[in-house]
Amino acid sequence: MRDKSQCRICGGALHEFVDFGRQPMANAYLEPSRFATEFFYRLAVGMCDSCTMVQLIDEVPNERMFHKDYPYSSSGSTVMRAHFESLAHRFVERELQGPGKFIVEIGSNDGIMLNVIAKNGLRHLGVEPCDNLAKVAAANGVRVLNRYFDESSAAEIVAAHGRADVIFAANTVSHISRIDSVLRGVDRLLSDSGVFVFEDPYFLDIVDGTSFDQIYDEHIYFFTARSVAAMAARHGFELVDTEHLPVHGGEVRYTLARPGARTPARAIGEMLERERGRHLTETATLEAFAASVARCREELVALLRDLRGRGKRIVGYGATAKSATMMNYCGIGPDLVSYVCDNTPAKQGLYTPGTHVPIRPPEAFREGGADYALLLAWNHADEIMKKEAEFREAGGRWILYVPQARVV
Ligand code: DWN
Ligand code: SAH
Ligand code: ZN
Repeated sequence: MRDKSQCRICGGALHEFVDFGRQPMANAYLEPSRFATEFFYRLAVGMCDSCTMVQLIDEVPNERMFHKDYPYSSSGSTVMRAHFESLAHRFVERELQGPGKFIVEIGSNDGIMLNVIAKNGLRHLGVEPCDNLAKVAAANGVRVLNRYFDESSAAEIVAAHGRADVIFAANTVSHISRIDSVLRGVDRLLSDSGVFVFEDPYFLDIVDGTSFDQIYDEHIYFFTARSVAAMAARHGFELVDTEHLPVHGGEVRYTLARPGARTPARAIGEMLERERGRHLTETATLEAFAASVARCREELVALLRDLRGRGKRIVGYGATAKSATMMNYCGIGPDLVSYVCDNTPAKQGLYTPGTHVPIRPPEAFREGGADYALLLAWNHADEIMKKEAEFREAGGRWILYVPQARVV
């Protein structure tokens, strides 16, 4: 059993700064017959006093979250498809020229990135533990190993395919508690001149945007350039590039390489400087974040209650993992939000975790009847508002809740 007061990476002391109490698993959409036996855990976050890594205090086992029926499919967003397509082209042009080059993606999901690589006829392998997603990717011509990535599956990949020139992971490294095993796996699998590239939500953006709903069971780590540089060094890697990304509410793409293999980019120093200037590791900053989170809850609940009091009908848009934290923390159930619409067939017909709001297809929303739509997938605001332009034309209004509750 791990000691909850200790950093998973360096063993330093964790300083807890925000607590959301009892929470259900964010992607555990359920049927009414399972309401009574729903699983809960404690959601709280701390920062390591030594290496500064921000991380959950308690955790849900990886196997309990990522299984044969994992409902999140990455290809539900056109913007995300374009995002991964452009990255795949960049890999093809910059890293995968020449005979026999090989790319491995950890957490390849439905193949959103690797299908572009596969279409280019390049050697690739996705590592994806969820059977349902591995099957979708395979049906699209992507080669997938239906396993959890760790030191032992990495060794098997090397034995079967040789070492990789690129190892990529999006929204996955932050999801794996045994990050030490991931980095030892990368050490085995990566060629001498290869790169390990991963992108995940950026802690600075979470603090600045009060986007507290990025905190849920699957997001175990919240990276900064500083904490990633320290983690890389512990495992014999060097942080050689950082790139701030606009997707999913603000992420950073980190590139790690073996020491001396690549020249570190100037962007790293700039990002470290920005983090220092924002006093991200100071207790006062973390306490101010926790206070903003509490204020956000008060204002959102007051807004929704006021609208309901005036007889307005509110629905949710996007059954996101993020909104599980927001809705449970704010106590938003079917009395405030009639239903949540979502384009994922695997979520439709089920109920939101903990708060038990029914999930319906977007067609239900387009039939009308909603006065206000609470945008739970706020990270896809442009895409969704454009798609649902008729809602506003018919007099409907959107509600956003980070950094603060407001009608737009
Ligand atoms: O890190 C993670 C990210 C990448 O994906 C995972 N741990 C879990 C998941 O988090 P999320 O559920 O918060 O991700 P999204 O991308 O914000 O989810 C959007 C949801 O909204 C999906 O269920 C699809 C749905 N959607 C929709 O109904 N209509 C999305 C778009 C763009 C739409 O037009
Ligand atoms: N890369 C996609 C999916 C993110 S969701 C995107 O950015 O949209 C997180 C993914 O990580 C899921 O597909 C999940 O099954 C996968 N995952 C979780 N633990 C993993 C592990 N130990 N090894 C490989 N993949 C893992
Ligand atoms: Zn630490």
